[in-house]
Amino acid sequence: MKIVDAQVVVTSPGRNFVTLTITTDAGITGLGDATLNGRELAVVSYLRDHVAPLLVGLDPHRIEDTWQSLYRGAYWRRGPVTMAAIAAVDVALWDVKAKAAGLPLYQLLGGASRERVRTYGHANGRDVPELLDSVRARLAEGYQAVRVQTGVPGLQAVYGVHSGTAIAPDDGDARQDQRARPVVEDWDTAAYLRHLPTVLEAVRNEFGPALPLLHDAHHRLTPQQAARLGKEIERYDLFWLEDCTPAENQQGLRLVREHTTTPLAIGEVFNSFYDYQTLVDDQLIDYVRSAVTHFGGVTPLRKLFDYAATRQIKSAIHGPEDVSPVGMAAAIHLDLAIHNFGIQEYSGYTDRTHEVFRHAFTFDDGHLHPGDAPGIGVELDEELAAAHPYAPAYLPVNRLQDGTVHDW
Ligand code: CS2
Ligand code: MG
Repeated sequence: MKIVDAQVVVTSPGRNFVTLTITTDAGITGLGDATLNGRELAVVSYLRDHVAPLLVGLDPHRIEDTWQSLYRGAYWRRGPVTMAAIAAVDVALWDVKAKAAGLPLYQLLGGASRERVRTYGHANGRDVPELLDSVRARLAEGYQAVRVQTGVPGLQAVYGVHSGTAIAPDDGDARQDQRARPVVEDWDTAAYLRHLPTVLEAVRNEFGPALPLLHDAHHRLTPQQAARLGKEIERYDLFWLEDCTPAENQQGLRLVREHTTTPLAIGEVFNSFYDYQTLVDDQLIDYVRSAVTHFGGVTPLRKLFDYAATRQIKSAIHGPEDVSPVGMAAAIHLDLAIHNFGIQEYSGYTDRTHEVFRHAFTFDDGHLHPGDAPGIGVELDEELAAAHPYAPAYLPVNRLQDGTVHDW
């Protein structure tokens, strides 16, 4: 078999997605997700200008060799743009291989290690009553684990509550405004640290001790602040505290770890094993969070999970709405196959997104299953995709109350 064409499709059925389609001379096509929220077109150019021409003529079965030649052959390694581009190629090639075998991808990854994939959903509220309603809504949808985020008294906009990022099609002027520049949000760490324990107390009082609860601190704390917070909220028995510090300082997690038994999850912005090396080697975290889409694909993420397993660290693949259903499908196949699966983030998609990306994966009773269609089980409706053109949108920027830029 030979690759005869590689094309990049950008579509925005609610938010921007970048998809690589690989066509072979056997008539089999493969899809890969290359969506990098807020920097989408950089990956489009990387793929169109520098990768697609190299793919034509290659044997699509040679996934490892193609991965290594894109990674090592570029000379310039790692980074989110490069790794999202390589991920798209990797997933598209796995899709082709599994279709050629007539099997769902998870069968090529060792087969199912479980019947279904447990997910967690997002509950958000401007205040505690609104959050409790949101938790009830997630439970009514079937979720059996919930991430809880609220506004902080005195702050206008907080991560998870006002996203400021989604493009709402048909919202006219608001959509135009978002093209100009990122929304600015405000932040006050001391107010947050005072508020969060009261939120968890209210949620536990309402929903009892058994519901798995998660919380995302979105890289906003220093190691000392995170250590203090982790210790203080131990009594609420979180499933995890996510991204408590900007973890490119891997050593910082040692301080957090030494002071708390609250489980720690990190890594959605990481794109290489080397970002995790100290965290995994020294068992400073409990869950690795990378998305298939941002980590170079199924091939390297499988290697990370297998390595993490030797330290009893589990998977928790990043699954926000800004990973396309193609990246999500690849994740679900991996989740089903690996032994050290922890949990899968899933927040669903707009109806339009489900129409553009028709998929075999199902969500039922808080659990995902990849389905048994050959390949990753996603088909892209290119005509419909073209009806939803790219619309510039950025993640918010965070500023302290004196105007200093802070981590978002
Ligand atoms: C998040 C994301 O899902 C998560 O845990 O932290 O929503 C993140 O903010 C976005 O993926 C950024 O693009
Ligand atoms: Mg997160």
